[in-house]
Amino acid sequence: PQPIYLRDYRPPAFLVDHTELEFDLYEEGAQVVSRLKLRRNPDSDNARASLVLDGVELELRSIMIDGVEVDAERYSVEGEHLEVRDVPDEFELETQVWIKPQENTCLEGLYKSSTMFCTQCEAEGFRRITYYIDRPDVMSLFRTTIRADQSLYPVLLSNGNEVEAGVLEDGRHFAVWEDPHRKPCYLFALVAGDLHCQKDVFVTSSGREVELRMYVEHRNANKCDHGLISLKKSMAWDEDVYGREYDLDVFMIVAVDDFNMGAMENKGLNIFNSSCVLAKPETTTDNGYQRIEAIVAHEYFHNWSGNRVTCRDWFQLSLKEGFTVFRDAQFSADMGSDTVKRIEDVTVLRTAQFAEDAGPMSHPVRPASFIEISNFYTLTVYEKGAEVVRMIHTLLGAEKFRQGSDLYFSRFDGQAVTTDDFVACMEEVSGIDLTQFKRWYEQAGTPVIRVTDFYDPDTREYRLTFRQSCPATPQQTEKLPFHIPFAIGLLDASGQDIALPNGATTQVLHLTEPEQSLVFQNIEAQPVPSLLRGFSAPVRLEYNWSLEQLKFLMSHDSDGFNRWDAGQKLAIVVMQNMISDGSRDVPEILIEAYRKVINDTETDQALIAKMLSLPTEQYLIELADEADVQLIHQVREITQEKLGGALREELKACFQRNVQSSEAYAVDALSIAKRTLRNTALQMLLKTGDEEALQWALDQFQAASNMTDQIGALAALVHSPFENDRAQALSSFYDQWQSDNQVVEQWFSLQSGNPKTGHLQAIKALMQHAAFDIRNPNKTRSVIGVFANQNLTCFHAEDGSGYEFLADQVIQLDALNPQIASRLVTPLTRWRKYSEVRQGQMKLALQRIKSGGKLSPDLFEVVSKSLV
Ligand code: B3K
Ligand code: ZN
Repeated sequence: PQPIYLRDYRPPAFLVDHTELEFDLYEEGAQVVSRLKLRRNPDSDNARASLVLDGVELELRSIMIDGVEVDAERYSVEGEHLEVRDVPDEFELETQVWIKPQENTCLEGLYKSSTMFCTQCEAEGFRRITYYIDRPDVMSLFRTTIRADQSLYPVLLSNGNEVEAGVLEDGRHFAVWEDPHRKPCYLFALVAGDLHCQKDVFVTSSGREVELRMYVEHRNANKCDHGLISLKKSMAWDEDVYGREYDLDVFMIVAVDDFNMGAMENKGLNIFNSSCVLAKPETTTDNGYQRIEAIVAHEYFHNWSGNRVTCRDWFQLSLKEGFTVFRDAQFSADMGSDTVKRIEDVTVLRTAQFAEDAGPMSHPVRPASFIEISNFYTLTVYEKGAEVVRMIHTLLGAEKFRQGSDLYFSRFDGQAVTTDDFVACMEEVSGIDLTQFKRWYEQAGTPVIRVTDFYDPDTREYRLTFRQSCPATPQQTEKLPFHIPFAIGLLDASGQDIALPNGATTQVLHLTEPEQSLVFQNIEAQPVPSLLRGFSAPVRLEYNWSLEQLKFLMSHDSDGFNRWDAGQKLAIVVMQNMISDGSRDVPEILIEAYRKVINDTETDQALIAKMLSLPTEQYLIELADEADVQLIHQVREITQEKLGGALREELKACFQRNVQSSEAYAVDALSIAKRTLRNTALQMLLKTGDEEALQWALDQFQAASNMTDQIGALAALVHSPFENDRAQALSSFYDQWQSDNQVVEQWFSLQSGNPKTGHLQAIKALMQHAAFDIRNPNKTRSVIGVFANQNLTCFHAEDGSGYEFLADQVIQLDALNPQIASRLVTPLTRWRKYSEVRQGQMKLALQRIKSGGKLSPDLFEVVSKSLV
């Protein structure tokens, strides 16, 4: 497979003004008739081009132009293209193809999930449904007819409004849907099934009534409330904060069990992975509730940032994804604690996105080339892309940013545009030159900022010096300096913020040079700097903190994010020291800092719960030059146990303080914080082998009225030394929940993510379990994915067995579902982080995948780039 390049972009030779589709769905396959009103694109640079359509695994049964069969010499099908020569400037093309949704295991195009038909077309799945110009800058009006057996598929859905429906012969029926908005084909969707529908209503700010519908399989009928509530909140929020109203009379959400990603923003007909939308308190954790709210919002927000204004080409993916992730993060911050939301996002960014930026698949937010676009739905495009938009927001301020987004939406409504178009709107409304800033879109890699400081008591001057650099990444050895908004504050000896030259207590510096200094005058005594407040830019920060400074910031920083981060840094320094000097003593300063946190009932309890969690093994690995996984695991475990032991009384008090009566169950911020705190305390206590805590966990496990508390107790048991109780709880949990897929996925993850329950033999046993199905991405992720990404001591087992196992699974999966295979292989691509022996074993596993026969383009791209 060959890469394609952004620099080769050409406007399409033809445009599709209207698309009429007719689906006849049967048990052995489906017939798709398409009638396209085509005309030459006046902006094309080739006025005599043949018509070239994309198509994959289609059986072409007939082709007509303006009602006349096309001669065999005039068209040809080669590879993934249908070429029709000597076509008029304007015409109607009708094709008829036969496809096999039942045999579609890659879950792209039209496929069957459980008993229903559904689609996934982004990025290039529509070509698996019919011959089409499958690119986002070709936008068309769609009219879709669906015919199917009425008893098996009583519900027939597509985008837009239903304009006709009726009964046919032989027990079949039909529905016709029309979408009044032009859209690229990646936003097309179809669903046919026997589904329960829960309805609701939203009245828009201009007074229009929108019917909201959530379609689920009947067994999930009682899991719709939260999705619909989240949807209504999102619709109201987008009106309030961005002035964006919904634009159709009906908005539908469908839940399907087999889905490659979280969800998809198809126009008016969002399709969701069941695990990202179905919820009820007994089966869904607080995290689950929050995740669902965020994903429902994300897909809904795409209606403007993605659908009304879409991408010119797939290199611009972050135009819609980065912006929409930024929007959903703002929304989640508004719905709960903004500091906690920021902590969660930065944790993902620093742990996983920084690792991606430093790995073989490293690419800019706007990639310059790709082999398979599915591989570029990445943390870089999504999360770093959102950070880039966030920095624009910081540079402009909320008001100008809103003017910029208004301009963007009105100027480009109905068009397919680029990240440059987006930035140009922001420049235009603010008068700020973002030329240098745009390097964030073009240069890959995580910038490093080294900060040094100097206080001169004689002149009472305090000088901060910043040096920025960015490591080389594939195809980009030299980097130019970034424009970095760097937020700082200074604390005096009492922990108060010092007033800064801008009159405020936080100031955003514009770092644009390789090296820059800033001098503060009239500073009474050596201050403690609070650097990169709110994580104002996605950079690695280096500064030589003392443990005392960190402890000080932990209790005094007025920036909540930096309070948390100081605690993380303190724990990191402590653990890194233990790793390098071999000592196993946890210094008193860490214990005292944690004691203070546990006893703090004043601060936002959600933040306190975050501050109590030690940095993950993954993050410690990310920070290491050469990571010794077993040692990192050992040191982190010991630190946890010692903290648990030293703070036993405080943890017990914290647990008891946060016990809630079962009837008080609610999913609001304070209740969630209390549950998190109590379960965190329980887990820390149980790790130390505390018998009283064991009883608490067993009681809580039995009596829990909600999944957060039940699985909180179970997780504490799973991570504890109490082997029998652990095994018993795991098996009774399965007995209780075996009929619920979403819970079974959590049950799988809990076991595969932990070395006590997820050694390789146990993983293989889980894969033999009746509930496991390698064709179902959620199950595959919760067993194999969680093993390789979270159960690090087992995955990196000394004999290389974890690597071999993963390679086997990836090879097997590639034949079924390339997207999932190519995602699952990621941990092997990170070989540069580990010892030479491990590197050898990991590369060997990659070699074996590469040489194992015909690879999908997805897997080929990742594996071959990882072996360079
Ligand atoms: N836009 C979809 C992702 C589609 C992935 C295709 N391989 C989900 C989202 O970001 O909202
Ligand atoms: Zn998205």
